[in-house]
Order: sequence, then C-alpha cells, then structure tokens
Amino acid sequence: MTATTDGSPGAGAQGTPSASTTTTADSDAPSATCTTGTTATTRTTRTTRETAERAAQRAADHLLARQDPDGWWKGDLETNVTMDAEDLLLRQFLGIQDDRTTAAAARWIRSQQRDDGAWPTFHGGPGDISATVEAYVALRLAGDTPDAPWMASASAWVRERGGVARTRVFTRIWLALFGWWRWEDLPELPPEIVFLPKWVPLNIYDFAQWARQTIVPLTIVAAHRPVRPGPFALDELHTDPARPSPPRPRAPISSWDGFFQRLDKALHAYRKVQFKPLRRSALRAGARWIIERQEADGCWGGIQPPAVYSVIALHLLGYDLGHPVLRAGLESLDRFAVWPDEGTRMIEACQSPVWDTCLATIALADAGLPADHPALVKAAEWMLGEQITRTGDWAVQRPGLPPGGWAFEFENDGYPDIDDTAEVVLALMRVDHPNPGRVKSAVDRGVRWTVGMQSKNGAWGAFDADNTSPFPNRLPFCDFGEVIDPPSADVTAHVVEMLAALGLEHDEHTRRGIDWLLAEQEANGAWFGRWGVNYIYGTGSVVPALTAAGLPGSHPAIRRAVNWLVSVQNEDGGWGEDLRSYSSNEWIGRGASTASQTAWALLALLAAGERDSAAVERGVRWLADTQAEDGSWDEPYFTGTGFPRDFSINYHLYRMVFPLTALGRYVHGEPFGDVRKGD
Ligand code: R19
Repeated sequence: MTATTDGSPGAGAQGTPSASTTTTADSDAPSATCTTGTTATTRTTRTTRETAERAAQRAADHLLARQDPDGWWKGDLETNVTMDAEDLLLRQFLGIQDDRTTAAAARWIRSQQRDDGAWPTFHGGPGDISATVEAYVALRLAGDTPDAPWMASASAWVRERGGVARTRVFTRIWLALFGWWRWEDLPELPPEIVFLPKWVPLNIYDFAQWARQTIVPLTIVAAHRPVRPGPFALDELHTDPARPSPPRPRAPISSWDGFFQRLDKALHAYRKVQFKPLRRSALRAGARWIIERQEADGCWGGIQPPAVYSVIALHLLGYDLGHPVLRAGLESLDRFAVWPDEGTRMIEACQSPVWDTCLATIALADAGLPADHPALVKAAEWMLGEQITRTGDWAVQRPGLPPGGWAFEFENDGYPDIDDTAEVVLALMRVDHPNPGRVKSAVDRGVRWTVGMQSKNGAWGAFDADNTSPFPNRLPFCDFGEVIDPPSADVTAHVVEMLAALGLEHDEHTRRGIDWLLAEQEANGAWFGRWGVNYIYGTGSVVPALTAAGLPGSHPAIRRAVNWLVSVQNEDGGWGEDLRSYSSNEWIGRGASTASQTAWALLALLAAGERDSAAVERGVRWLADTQAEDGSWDEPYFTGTGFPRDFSINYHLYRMVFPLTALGRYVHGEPFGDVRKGD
C-alpha cells in the first residue's frame, strides 16, 4: 500500500510522497576537468561531485557563522504548544504572570492553531486533544474570550471529541490545580513511592530519567491536592458540565490493566487511611531528593516538565518564591524561552548545545575543514569542559563505575546520556587539539563509562542501563510518552561506531552490540528509530556503525538495508518519513523529502559503498537543489523524536549538520576510511 491511499489531505503531515517533483537537470556547467573521452556517466558524476562540494562549502560557511564565541552551537528545539501553555499555567498558579510574557506566549500559541480550531503536536500534524485543551486554557488566561472565533472553534473541536475527560493525565492535573477537574478523578501516585528499594517493582529507578524526575515532584503535588480556583469556568470544554468524569470501563482482574486499575483504587483508599508520619516523612524525603538533584543552572534534568513540577512541589511544601532554590528554578525556566521576534515567545522543552556541537563538529570535519581549524579546536575545548566528572542516578544500576559521560544540555550533570557521549567522543577524535593528552584521557573516561553502561542484552539505552521494567507503562498515571528507557538501535549504533573508530571493533562489548543490532533489523531491512523519525533515522544510524565495525558492504544485512532505502526514495530524489510511521505501517519510509532524512539515507548508502549509485547521486542533487541562498535548508517537518507517537521535536540544526555530513562524505569519503564494497 502506498501513502497516497490516505484520503485525508487536511491531516497530511509530511504530504504525499508522489506529489514531489522530479529533478534531473544540473544547473552547473560541465566541469572543465571533464576532458574529452570521459564517458557520460563519469561526467555526470563529476558534476554532481562539484555541485556537492559547492553546496558543502556554503553549508559549512553558514554553520561556522553560527558558532558561539565560546565554541558551542545550539539550534532551537521546537516541540509543541503544551510547553507554552504549561508555562503560563505555572505563572498563573504561582501568581507571577506579567503582561508582556503572557501576550508574547499567547501570540505564539495562536500562530500554531490549525484551521479546524485544534492544535497539533508537530508541523502539519492532526489536532491533539490534550494540546488543544491546554492551549485553549492558556489563551483564556491571556484574555481571549470563549466567543472569539478561534476560541469557539477550538472548544467545539474539543467537545466533539469527548471533552476534557479524553485528555492525558498531565493535562487533567493542570486543570485540577485550578479546580477545573477533580483530584479524586485522577490516578493516584503516592509520595511513599520514593521509599521503595530498588529491587521492588515500580521503585523510582524503574522509571526513565525524565519520568522519574517528573514523577517525584508530581507525587508531592498530588498529595497536597491544591486548588487555586481559576478566574473563569471551563464548562465549554466538557461534554456534560454536570458530570465531567464518566466512569471508565473496568478491565478484568486477570489482565494487567485490570490489576493496575484495582491497584489505583487501593491507592485511593490508602490515601484516606494513610499513616500520617509516614506521609510526612515521604514528603520530606521527596523534597530532599528533588533539591539534591537541582542542577547548577537551577533546572532539573535539563528538561522543562520536571523543572515546572519541582518548583510547584517545593512551593507547596512551604518554600517561598524568594528561596534560593525556587529563585534559581524560576530563573532556569525563563531560559527555556526563545523570542522569534520582539512580541513572540516560544518555550523549548529542553536545550541541545552538547548534541548540536558534537554533530556540527563532525559535519565540519566531514566537509574537509582541517582538523586544527580554530573553530574545531574551540568546539573541542568547549566539549572537554562539559565532561561530567561526578556520579548520578545512573550509578544506581552501575555502582562503582567511574563517571565520564556527557549530557545533552549546558548543565545536567546528574544525567549524562550515552548518545551524547558516543557522538562527543566521535567529534573529539576528529579534532587536532593542541593538548592531545587531555583529549585522550577525556576520551578514555568517556569510553569506559559508556562501556560500563551497556545493558545486559548487549545494547545501550539513553540514560540508564537495564531500564526495562514492564510495570511503569502499565500505571494508569502513565498514559503519555515513554516512561522507561530500554536500549535502542540508534543509540547502540552510535556506541558501536564510537568503539569502531577507536579500533575496538573486535572487543567483546562491541561484538555483543553488533549481534544485538543484527538481530533487531526488521523484515523490511530497516531499523526502528527511537530518537529520530523513524526507520530512516534508525537505518541511517545503524548502517554506518556496522560498516565502521568492519561489516563489508556486501553483507546480507547491509544489502537488505540498502535495498530498503532505495525502495523508499522519493521521485524527487530525496527521502522523507512521516511521523505517522510510528502508528501506521503504510507510512514507514514514506513522506515528503526533508534535508535531514535525505542526509540520513545518504549516510547509510555511502557507508555501504554506494557512492557511485544512481540513488546517491539523486539524493545529493536533491540536497544541492533545495539548499537556500544562505547555505541552509528549510525544514518545517519534525524529524526528531522525544517519544514515538506522543512527542516530536524539530531540532533546528538538524537541517544543517546532517546534510553537511552527507555532502562531505560524498565528496571526501568515510571519516575513518572507506568500506570494502565486496567481501
Ligand atoms: C538524542 C539525544 N537524546 C538521547 C536526548 C534527547 C533529549 C530529548 C528532549 C526530551 O525532552 C523531554 C523529555 C521528557 C518530556 C516529557 C515527559 C513525558 C512523560 C513523563 Br512521565 C515525564 C516527562 C514531556 O515533555 C518532555 C520533553 C537525540
């Protein structure tokens, strides 16, 4: 089945692949180096090389101009309006709104509304009921009235879909804080959870880093059940204002859902009979746990949701807004704001300087910048300063492992992640730093930490080892996003690529990673993309890793991957994969071409030894043809993944770094030597 059978153009996220234009003509004149006697094929290849070289040059110049004087890069991390809405709700709850911020956030929120009145969670995506309710409430707080045309169409859209009762738990918690939903009608999660030892299912270390950091403060908030009545009623978002919470169907007790529903009932009952001293000491322990984890910049876990709930939790426990912990927390929230213009304010879920900097360094090295270029040395210097030398929650699973990883953000020392660590090491290896001894010891520590974080199955997750408990996802409380961090193909591939670059391709750890990757390949020849969209990202990560580790281009797994990529190439020569590929098979590998996804496909094909193939040539031409005047690419589509299906990211630098890497490797070859095409 092809994507074009989807008959809903209005819900079209990444368009229809067949709607693309075919590009064949090369605007460049044939190269002077194409002397007479050269075959037509060679001539085309040469011109494509020249075209690629020129495009890479312009992209490199663009990227270089965007480096911060301190050596790092950071693109905006665009997600969806729940970030902006929750920021306004927090300010309302704490009574710290200011008119300029409110108006600027409201302007951004309004700019993202769909024609049907709803809000999507990614560019071109369908309306999302939780995002729509949150955006609507935020706009009402900003002064928009229910009868304004855009508000009326939003509330009608929500009612048609069952109203507030159909939103995620997070949304209804926000509403409960203002009396728009009953706390009693929310799943229970008691703060005593913080006391569960690590061998008991559902202890906080069973949850992924981001969920753990969110849940601990939320249990404190929910234990207080605070209500600060909102300045208006919200009847227009309920289908039946008199009875806003219809009973949910009961699953049989023999099923997991049934079991967890009853557990939730038991916890509601426990709330009424709880042993007060235990509750008090749980709240105190939770507060300590949170405060110990506040980062140097005042944030928690580097991401916005834990920071928001930690501020509320501590405030409810009696910390006033002037307390240093809360003051720093609130200031850190302000730093998530980017201002596209004077009167518009967008909130980032998270900031990506380390990730952007290692990827930009690799891209510029691939583009042919000399390894001792001042921009690369400066970037390396900055990355070296970002290495984490203290322990963190990861040590719960790996006690005794010395620290040495890198985090994604400016300050997130408690939560280095394996993806960033692998890419930073790969980036450092591309730079000729004046103090090679320092680089070597940083790399050694990073590698030792990464190897120590390998999960039992031989693969790697993002933040923790063996974070694979089946229970957290079963909690009625956890109805949004991933709440565990099991190993993924993309992260594992980045680690394997790093180990191979260090000459460790025959090491036992690398071998187990490779075996796991080979077993994870799907029947179609692709790999699932956990942190990028989707099979193109997974495959674009795994193939370069496997060939770097010595698999020949002729290996059956590589051949299957190549065939799959070629089979999903768009008519226009690019690649694209719609976010709907996470929930419906007909979108796998299909979608309008984007710069980053085209680059990922090219990286895999180049690594597989397909440099002279027609598919690669057409892909390279697509990149060159769609490059903007200033050397960048336009990429409205979201190609980053926070949580498959639920949370998508547009990393604004992906459109630069991945095309530049692909063009550079097309022109100059693979970073650590080219693959053997045959056996
Ligand atoms: C690769 C590098 N990565 C391994 C790091 C990617 C970081 C992505 C940014 C994540 O930002 C987040 C994280 C969590 C949330 C949540 C959330 C959802 C469920 C629970 Br329970 C708790 C929190 C909501 O928004 C988020 C944004 C690319």
